[in-house]
Amino acid sequence: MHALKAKPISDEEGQLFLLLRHLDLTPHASQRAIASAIGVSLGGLNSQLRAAAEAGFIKISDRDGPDRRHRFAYSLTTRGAAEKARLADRFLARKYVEYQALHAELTGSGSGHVPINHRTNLMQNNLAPIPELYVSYDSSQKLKVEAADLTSWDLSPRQICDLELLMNGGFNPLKGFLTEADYDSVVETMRLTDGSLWPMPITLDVSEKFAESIEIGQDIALRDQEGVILGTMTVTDRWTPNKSREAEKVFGADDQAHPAVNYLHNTAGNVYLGGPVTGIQQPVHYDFRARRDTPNELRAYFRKLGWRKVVAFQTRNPLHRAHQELTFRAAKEAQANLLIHPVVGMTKPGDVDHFTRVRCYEAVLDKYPGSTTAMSLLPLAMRMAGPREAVWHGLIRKNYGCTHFIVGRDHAGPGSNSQGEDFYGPYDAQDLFKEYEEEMGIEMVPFKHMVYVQERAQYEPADEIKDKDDVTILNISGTELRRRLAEGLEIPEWFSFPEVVAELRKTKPPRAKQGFTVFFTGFSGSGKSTIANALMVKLMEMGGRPVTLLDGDIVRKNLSSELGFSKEHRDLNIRRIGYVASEITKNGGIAICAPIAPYATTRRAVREEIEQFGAFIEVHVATSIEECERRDRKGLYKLAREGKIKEFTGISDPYDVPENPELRVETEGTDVDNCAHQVILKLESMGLIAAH
Ligand code: PPS
Repeated sequence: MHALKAKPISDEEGQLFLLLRHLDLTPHASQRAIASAIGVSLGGLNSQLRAAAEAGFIKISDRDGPDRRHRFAYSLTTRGAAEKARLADRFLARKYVEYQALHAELTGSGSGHVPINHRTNLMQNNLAPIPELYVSYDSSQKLKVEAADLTSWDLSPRQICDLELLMNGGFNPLKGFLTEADYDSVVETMRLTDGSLWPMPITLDVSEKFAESIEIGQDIALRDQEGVILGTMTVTDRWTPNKSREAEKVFGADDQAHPAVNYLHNTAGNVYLGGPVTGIQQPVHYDFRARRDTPNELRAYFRKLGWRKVVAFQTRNPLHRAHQELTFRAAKEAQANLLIHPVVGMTKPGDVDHFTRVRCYEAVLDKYPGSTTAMSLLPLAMRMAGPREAVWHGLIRKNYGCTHFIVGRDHAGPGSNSQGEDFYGPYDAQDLFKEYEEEMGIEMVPFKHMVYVQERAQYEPADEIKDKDDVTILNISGTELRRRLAEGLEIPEWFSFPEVVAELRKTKPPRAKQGFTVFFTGFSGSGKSTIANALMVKLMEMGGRPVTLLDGDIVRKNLSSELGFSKEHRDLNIRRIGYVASEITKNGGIAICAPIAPYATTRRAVREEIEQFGAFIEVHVATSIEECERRDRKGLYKLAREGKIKEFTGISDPYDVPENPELRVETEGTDVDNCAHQVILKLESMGLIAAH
């Protein structure tokens, strides 16, 4: 730390400081009293006094004591007073070092405290400690006991990420979840009501039921998913947001193809609560603990290493050679140290999981110069909000002590909208960042797309290649990489590092060895179960992977016996099926599901859950309702028509026809074996079944 870098005070200087301080406070004290107060012998004191007088720090004058014995009076000269102030500073610095050492010995970590003068005199802004919302350890123990009696809100995974960054200062200047006025202001103007720049609404969304159960002014406990109290919040605001407006303003469109808009409408609660947060403890992470740092820990680390300029690289992907080149160039351009700062909170659904990614980063870290590169994990829940997200990322990195931030092509881009067009232009994020750069106090290092020039055997920014027509430009897109991994194809050395490819292959074996889910949907009696059964048998005949059939009726008997057919119950039923199927897929098995699953949003949620682990093949069994009713195998349609069964799909309850299923099978005029075979062909074309 910089405080440690100031020349340490010597013992003599320490002694002089004590003497000057004492004479300043009690100028009429006897020599004996002074000697005992500063811990020296009378002889020692006399020589110190002489030295101080000779140096011009004190004035000694005669005076008579009440008992007529000869005495001296001491006073500080102007020079002495200045010297005392100078030494006070250094004396405190020494005490601080001792305190830090003691703290470290007792707790195994630094206190994070830095004396005020060192914050202002010796440190740059980006290195000084920033405010956190945590209370001291003693207070937190007390508060934890008190909070056990409060009404509790069980935080969602995303809220846990948000809370962690609120509490540790990553979201500085926020002091809690946004109030209604701040929310409105952030949504409309990207600023808090006090004028500070803040582009992302950080809100505590809850269910209507929970919102109704609390009163304004009440404290609530915020618990993680295991029930651990992480903090408390005083609820000052409660409101029902206009989610469509939030989507339009923050994400640019009220289009559920955007993952955050989808989250907003289909996962987030309908009511927001706002108010200040008191931090009790950090969320517990069992993974990569040594790689996680709070803003103050990173700032302390930079201070320790004497890093004044730090350029941060944000990423949610494994690092390949293009990224390495980009980060090298950025560090060079900014003449700064490099912080690789990957997001390990929540990223875009379908991304490579963070465990794999961190192993990849660790493998690549060796290829960076150790003395100028660091890697730290950021528990952020990304929103994929492109331009606004870039500004948000910049502010967060500034809180983490960085001076520069890399913004590449399509920063935090969510992909295409429901019309198949990109939500944001490739350089919109850079443009918005530029607009606010000065105010943010963190400099952008903009990057264009990096491509490989074969003739020169190196990566270059695409827009800087002057001889485009004379050289061979190579590039592998994310989609192409996924395809190559999925099909077990070679990934060239110019594209990535063998260590990274090996890690990715471990997690993502070729598709023919991965688990997957076939999800049949269609009316009751459409033939889902029959085709599913035939498919199961065919897959078992092939062997290689365990197959589980989660048929509608079987599930309702074993997993969902207490559920009826309301929308709520159907959703719950499908989510349970999705959960089981995702576990099967994750573990390399084949799950075949055959429920009605009438709601498109629920099917999409299940797809997202499963696609984290393997392929999801939606098969619409498109038998018309008339045909199903004509077949009426179980006699249920008759009962439904008679009103004896309520909420019957297709008769008195809705069915959202799948718009883009992987496969649609017509059962009228086609036998079961052929329908099942169509599925097999589809699986083969997707690489899920390898040719023998
Ligand atoms: S859902 O909506 O996906 O939860 O339904 P699911 O669990 O697949 O339904 C399984 C079977 O329940 C019978 N059944 C009904 N279906 C629709 N609506 C109502 N109200 C209803 N009541 C009972 C029906 O036989 C379903 O059969 P299959 O043929 O398996 O789809």
